[in-house]
Amino acid sequence: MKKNNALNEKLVDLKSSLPAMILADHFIMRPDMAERYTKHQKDNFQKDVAWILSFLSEAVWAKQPVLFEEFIAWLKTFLSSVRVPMKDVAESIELIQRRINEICTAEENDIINPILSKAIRIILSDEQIVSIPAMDNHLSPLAQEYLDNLLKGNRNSALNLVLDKVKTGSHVKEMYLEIFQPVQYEIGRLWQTNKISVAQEHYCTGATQLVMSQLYPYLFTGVRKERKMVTTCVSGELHEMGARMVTDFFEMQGWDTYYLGANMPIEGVINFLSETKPECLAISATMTFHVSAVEEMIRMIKSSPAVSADLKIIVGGYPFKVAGGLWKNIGADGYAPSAEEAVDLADKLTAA
Ligand code: B12
Repeated sequence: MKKNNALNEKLVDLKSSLPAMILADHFIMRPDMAERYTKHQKDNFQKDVAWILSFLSEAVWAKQPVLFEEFIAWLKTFLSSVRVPMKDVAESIELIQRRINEICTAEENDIINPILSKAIRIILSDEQIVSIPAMDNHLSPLAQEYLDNLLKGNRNSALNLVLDKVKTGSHVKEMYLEIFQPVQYEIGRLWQTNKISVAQEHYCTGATQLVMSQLYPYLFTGVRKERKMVTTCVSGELHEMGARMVTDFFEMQGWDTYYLGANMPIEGVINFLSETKPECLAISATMTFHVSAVEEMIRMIKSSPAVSADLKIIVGGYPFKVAGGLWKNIGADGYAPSAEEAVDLADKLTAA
């Protein structure tokens, strides 16, 4: 795929200068706000502009406007829940568009303008456009009880709920699919809609990681496949539970697994691959602005003489769910939307 690299670089560079310009423009339009805004509000405003640019530059780079549309739908829910008027958000995007139009070439603006105009339409639309993370997660009664315990700070009760189930015959996979994953998504939705704090989100995630580690002895069932796989996240990516869940499903299906977790530098991954010689590498990304880092990681691995040419690289996570076909464009050998399907995919790709 030929990517919009030059325009992407321009937008990335703008992250250092544009936020202050937009804040100044905003104050010219609304002098009352210039007086009312605290330093904290000014900083946040500029961070939001930089964030918008991060998502925009990645969507432009990947030629996947849908990535930006999904982000805007997410932003609309997020800001509405803290009562930011949508008119103000649309105005800020208009200011961004105006400044970008001054800086970019006509050809570049032909790419950017439809994306930003659509974003403004989404923001101002009365229609409820729901981003994937804000969708209702129908929790089973057990998952709801688990979540209620966590939200009350009863980590041990949550742990015992799961351990009792596993000891009385429930499969670990059920716990992952029916409790951990939907509860994590629900925690995200509650945070996004301002119903729980960031501290509660951290507490619940930490507790679930603890519960998952208690299930470790139950993972090693099934016949071994004599095949190895490695899982990693790219540099900067802190969401590691999806990668961990994928790894554990491989382990349960008889693969030997190596879980490297969040925030891995490319050289570290290449060295590890050359030592362990796995048949499959799984790369997980949650934040859209890490997709180009996934592409870079794949490109560097595939061009490294230290890594076997037979290695199959699969990708997954939120942006790949949003943009169908994105996985192919960044050079991966496959994509799967879930841990279960990831194992099936790797089995197929690595079948002799
Ligand atoms: C926990 C959490 C965090 C934790 C992560 C801690 C940890 N140790 O992992 C912390 C606090 C660090 C965090 C930080 C942030 N987060 Co956060 N986070 C979450 C939360 C609530 C849960 C993530 C999770 O555990 N999911 C459960 C796993 C099992 O699901 P999964 O990742 O989708 O994985 C499955 C599939 O996607 C697939 N899969 C995943 N990887 C792979 C790989 C391969 C190869 C394959 C085949 C398949 C596959 O299989 C998995 C299992 O079925 C999500 C909510 C959500 N909807 O995911 C928000 C969420 C992802 N976070 C969000 C945000 C905004 C952030 C921050 C930007 C917040 C901030 N202002 O700082 C930062 C960014 C950090 C960064 N640079 O990466 C938003 C993202 C919104 C968006 N538009 O992009 C979300 C969606 C919350 C929300 N509803 O608004 N977060």
